[in-house]
Amino acid sequence: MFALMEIRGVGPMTAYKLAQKFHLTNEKIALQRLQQLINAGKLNEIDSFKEKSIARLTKSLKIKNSGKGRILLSEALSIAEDFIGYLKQSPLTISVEPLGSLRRRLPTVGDIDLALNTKHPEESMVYVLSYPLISSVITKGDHVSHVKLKNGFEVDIKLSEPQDWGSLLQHYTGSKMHNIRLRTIAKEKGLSLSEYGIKQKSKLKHFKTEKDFYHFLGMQMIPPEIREDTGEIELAQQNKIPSLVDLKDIKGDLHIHSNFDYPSSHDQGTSPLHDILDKAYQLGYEYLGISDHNPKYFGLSEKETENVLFARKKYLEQNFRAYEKAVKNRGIKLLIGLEVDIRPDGDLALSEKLLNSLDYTIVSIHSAFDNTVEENTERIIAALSHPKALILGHPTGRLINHRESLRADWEKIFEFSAQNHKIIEVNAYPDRLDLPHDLIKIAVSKGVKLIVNTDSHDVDQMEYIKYGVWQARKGYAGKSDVVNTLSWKNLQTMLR
Ligand code: DGT
Ligand code: CA
Ligand code: CA
Ligand code: ZN
Repeated sequence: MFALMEIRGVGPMTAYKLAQKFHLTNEKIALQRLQQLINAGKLNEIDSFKEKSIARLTKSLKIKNSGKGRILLSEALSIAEDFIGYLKQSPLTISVEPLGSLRRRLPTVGDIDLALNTKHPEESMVYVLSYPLISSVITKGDHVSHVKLKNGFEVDIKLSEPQDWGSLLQHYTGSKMHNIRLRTIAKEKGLSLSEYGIKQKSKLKHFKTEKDFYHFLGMQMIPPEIREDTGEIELAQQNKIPSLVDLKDIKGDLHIHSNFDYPSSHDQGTSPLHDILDKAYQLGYEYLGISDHNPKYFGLSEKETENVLFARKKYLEQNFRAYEKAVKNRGIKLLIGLEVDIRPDGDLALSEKLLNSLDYTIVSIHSAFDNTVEENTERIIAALSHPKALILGHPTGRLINHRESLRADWEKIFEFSAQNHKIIEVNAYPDRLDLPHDLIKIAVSKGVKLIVNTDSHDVDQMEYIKYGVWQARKGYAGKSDVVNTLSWKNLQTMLR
């Protein structure tokens, strides 16, 4: 059942029926067996399975399988950080860095690559291979080893001595396409590149830093996040790599769900405001926005909805005052917003009057993802046209390895947003990372303002902000493209 429940839309009941009916008792091959059963047209042998639900299940399984073997950046990072922590304990270790997709902050990672800088590679490799979480050593060399961890995940470890550290980082950070382009340019200058350095007329030049490596090729240092061969090399040659937004630029988070208890349209948060404010303080924020979901659209009268929002406002304000008093005025500013559903027809799931009672509004799609490009484009623009709609939340609705991005004419939406001062969210939640970075790049080129938010439903998730910043960087966003780098004063001006 648990293996089956990994498929989006499959709950305990469906999983139970499938497992029971088709004797799916082996967790390791359950998904594979299910695919065979679908192929053989057997699923309709369960009475309650109608054509439509089988089609939905088929699609979800396909998406699940297409991401096979790749795990979320956040999962890869937590595995890598444990290993890195171990490596740093050795006195032989000078420094450790992630490589490959992990260092480029791709939303998903195939295998983990790590680099270790040491003056004594052979002794260091003995230490590396003694990491307690290794289950087996796949290949082993003086400078390179490939291991499998007990959690089934594979890690490549490359060792280098300090004089070649820059060359190694450059070579194994990739991407493959970036390196191919770089090699072509080097070749034209009579140079050849490798993990050991740059060769000119059979003389090898060594590089302690990546910066020196890129400079030797006549270009600026390129931030790892944008090494995807999407024009970064040409920019670097012209000294035009933009200064990318940085985690320390972020001054607040405007997409956080609180634990206020009410009949909500979607899942509520779990943390009290007190804890959320404490975390905001730890993160060095100037301001914070609470954006719970709108109250249920069906089953509540306008008056009842108003009462819910009034009670929420009172709850948040009271808790805020009590907190400020208890901590002797830290002075964090609180905004009371709401995340409001975009209805299938583009209307917002809250009346005009109640929208006007909020400090700001995030509008998001949470239903009907399968519409046409035209329908979705119209729907989103209609929603953003509302004067109180400020931010488009998790724009494409994708859930990595579970749900594809909804299709829309994004250029049109970005042009509308730029003209009408609407803000596009870069949702930092690790399985969303939405807007995806290729679309961020287009949005930035059209002058759209972005906001990096976490969509936290629990206080610990506020730390996910870095994943959003990394995606913004992958999309070439600078500080001035991201509105939550603004000071409180300038943010207020913008909200007005
Ligand atoms: P992944 O693991 O699928 O998420 O993607 P990457 O980019 O981490 O790819 P990976 O692990 O195969 O290789 C790490 C980087 O090393 C890759 O981006 C390009 C670079 N590289 C340069 N030369 C070679 C080579 O000869 N073999 C491999 N495997 N990688 C190379
Ligand atoms: Ca890799
Ligand atoms: Ca690798
Ligand atoms: Zn949402």
